[in-house]
Amino acid sequence: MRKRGVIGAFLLLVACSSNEPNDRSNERVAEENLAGEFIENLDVPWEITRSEGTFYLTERSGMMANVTNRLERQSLQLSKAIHSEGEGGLLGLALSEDFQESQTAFLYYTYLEDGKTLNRVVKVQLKEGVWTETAALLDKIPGSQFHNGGRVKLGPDGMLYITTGDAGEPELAQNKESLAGKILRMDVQGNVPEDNPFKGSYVYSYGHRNPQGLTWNDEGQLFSSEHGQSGHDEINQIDAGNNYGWPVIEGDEVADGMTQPLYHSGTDTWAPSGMVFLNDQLYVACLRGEAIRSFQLRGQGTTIVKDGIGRVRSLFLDEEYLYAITNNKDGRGEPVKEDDRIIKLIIDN
Ligand SMILES: [Ca+2]
Repeated sequence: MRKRGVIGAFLLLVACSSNEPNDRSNERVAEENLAGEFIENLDVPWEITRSEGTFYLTERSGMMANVTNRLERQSLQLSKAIHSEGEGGLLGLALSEDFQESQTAFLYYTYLEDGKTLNRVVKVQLKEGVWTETAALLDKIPGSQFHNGGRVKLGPDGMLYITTGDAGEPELAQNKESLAGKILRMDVQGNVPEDNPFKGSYVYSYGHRNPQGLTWNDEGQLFSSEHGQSGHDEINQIDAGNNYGWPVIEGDEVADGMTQPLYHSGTDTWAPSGMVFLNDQLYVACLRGEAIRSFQLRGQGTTIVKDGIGRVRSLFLDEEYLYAITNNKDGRGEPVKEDDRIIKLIIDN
């Protein structure tokens, strides 16, 4: 477990420079905490993770990338062609706990079947520079041009957690029989765990619109980020079996049996995606918000810890640095010639 004095650099600078409220006070932080542009010329990377000294990334168009000292690309042999349109494509990636030995990982990608856009979770193995699908763990997750969810992470309990979007049909989020608009939980063979909240179902939580971030604190509590409608983006504390309200409630609205977010953006838009936890804060990659935002878990408060790099899709944290991947080439940004990039940020001093 990480116990560091960390982000001291961020907070000190925020405190020193803040005559003005909120976001503008962080301009100096944005200058000071940049450790370097680590890697350039990625193509809409969606997830970043690492094993030993090598970073592994997905690119939405359907390539795997890895970075040890420089960027290399690796191909995929999958049983379905990746359908990269709108927000879909090659999305989530989680490495197996025994990745060093097994060279296996879990992917989430969009595909077409009978003219329908769908998503699936598969297991892949890396061999001689090619990632080959060895098992389909779950398929026919409803998809669409928009709202495909797509995050896959291994929890501290060794289970796979997967975010799915409402696929543009909001009512599916309230339907526990549908895999859309959910956070799903399965074992690494793709089975429904005995202790899932609804017997025989992958559904771990429901009532989500388009959740794209997952992380756990040191006590094993799960959190998620979610894209709302016309603002109303959310940061949620996820508990087994809970209903997070979409499309019945949003923002500060309440309804019996529905859980409100820890934070929501009101009429502002963060478009929050990948997230990590450190020292009682969640750090969240924001796309349209074009920033990395922190959210206090003890007390209330959100602040921008890094901006000026455009759209941010996901984050990876190690003992010294926070790594962010940009998504400025996804058709909604304004790419500079170095995009997309891995940006390396100082989080310790
Ligand atoms: Ca909600």
